Amino acid sequence: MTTIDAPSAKGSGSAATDRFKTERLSADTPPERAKMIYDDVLDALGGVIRKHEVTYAEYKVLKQWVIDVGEGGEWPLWLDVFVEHHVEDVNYSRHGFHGTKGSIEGPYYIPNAPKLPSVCTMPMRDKDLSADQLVFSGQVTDLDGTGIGGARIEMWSNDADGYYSQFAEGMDIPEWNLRGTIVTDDQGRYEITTLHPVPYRIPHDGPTGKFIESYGGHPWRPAHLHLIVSASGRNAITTQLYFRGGDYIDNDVASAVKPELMLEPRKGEDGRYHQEYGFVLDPAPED
Ligand code: MBD
Ligand code: FE
Repeated sequence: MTTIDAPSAKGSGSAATDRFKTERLSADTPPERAKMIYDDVLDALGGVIRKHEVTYAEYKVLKQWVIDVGEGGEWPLWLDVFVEHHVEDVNYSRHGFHGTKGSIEGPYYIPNAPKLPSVCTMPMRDKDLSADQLVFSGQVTDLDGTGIGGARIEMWSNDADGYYSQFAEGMDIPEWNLRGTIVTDDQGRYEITTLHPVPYRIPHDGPTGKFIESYGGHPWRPAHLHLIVSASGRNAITTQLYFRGGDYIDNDVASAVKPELMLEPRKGEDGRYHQEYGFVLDPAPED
């Protein structure tokens, strides 16, 4: 029997690329702003090349690597791991939000996961149920603490083997495994039982893995839950939750950990971990 200890970059990368391509977003960036951004990007890049006296061999390796990332469908993976955290941070700050802090979306979100009631268990297989379980409960509120009934908590996480459903070709994972849209009760409350996540290696057998290897880095992310919490008239917050003291909390390959997003669950007499955590939603911003 062959065992695969982590998702293949080719399978999950190209699935992320195919999904992303369905979005076809536009940003309405005026030419003056585009010009300023391009000038700064190229100046910064030129500065790095001059500072480090980048060689022709290095330049050609870069060229080949850029080609490989595209052909492997790994741009969503590489960009979300190494660049998205800056975009997330600057946009949270720009709005002057006060509610729950955001974090990056990453490449493996799928919208419209099946709805689940406010008290629920995430879709899991037997192998996931035999891992540690986390009972995650709390309330979605406004800034003043008022509960928001009918709020939506979209949650997704990797399974006990480190795979995300719909991004693990040939692994035979049910379509909506560990994905769901939980709808809060009248008071905004929820109690979600899920797999207690464990540290996770991003797909690293393709060009993104090569990139990490080239500087002697590691491909690990700390254990995390992905969430998008939304309600009408409120700012939808995309975030992640982590576990205090866990491995890779201080050196996440994706630089997406924040101190406000830390859980510290206690093991109950039922053998499951328990954690209360509330989400506070800002009013929807104007832009
Ligand atoms: C992940 O699971 C993830 O959360 C990010 C940000 C990048 C790659 C895989
Ligand atoms: Fe993730």
